[in-house]
Amino acid sequence: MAAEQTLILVKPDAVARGLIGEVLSRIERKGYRIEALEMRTLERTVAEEHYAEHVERPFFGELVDFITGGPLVALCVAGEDAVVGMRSIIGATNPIEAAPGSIRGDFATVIGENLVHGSDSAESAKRELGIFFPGRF
Ligand SMILES: Nc1nc2c(ncn2[C@@H]2O[C@H](COP(=O)(O)OP(=O)(O)OP(=O)(O)O)[C@@H](O)[C@H]2O)c(=O)[nH]1
Ligand SMILES: [Mg+2]
Repeated sequence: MAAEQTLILVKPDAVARGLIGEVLSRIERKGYRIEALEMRTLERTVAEEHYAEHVERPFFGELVDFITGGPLVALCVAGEDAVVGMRSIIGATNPIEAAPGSIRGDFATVIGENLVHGSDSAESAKRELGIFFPGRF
């Protein structure tokens, strides 16, 4: 057990569908704290930096188009084991495999529109929080 911070994105599809409140409510109900929150539309350069690990993947262009396609909400979420805990609340990457009760399991059907991002390790969280909230965490 360890107190951790993680970067969460309420992606443009979730914002367009009116799910900001639903996502924030699930985070708070679980017992995690929202330590920072900003709505913004990403520049392509910021999106490419955030998803740099996927640059060689065939869907990279689509991924950047999607994440820059409208406003998103970036959050710093904190609490015990927040990285793994938030990945559990979010659910599996492919919404068809995501457990009912998770955000993707309850609200999404396609992998390219899976509503929420959560950092996949403490190291990723540190890097990603530096991109979205420079100098703050
Ligand atoms: N179109 C398409 N998109 C994919 C595929 N695999 C992953 N993605 C998208 O790329 C994003 C990043 O992939 P991953 O980092 O492996 O998955 P993840 O950690 O569950 O998702 P994020 O929290 O968004 O990083 C996913 O959320 C998907 O939206 C794929 O095979 N096809
Ligand atoms: Mg990921």
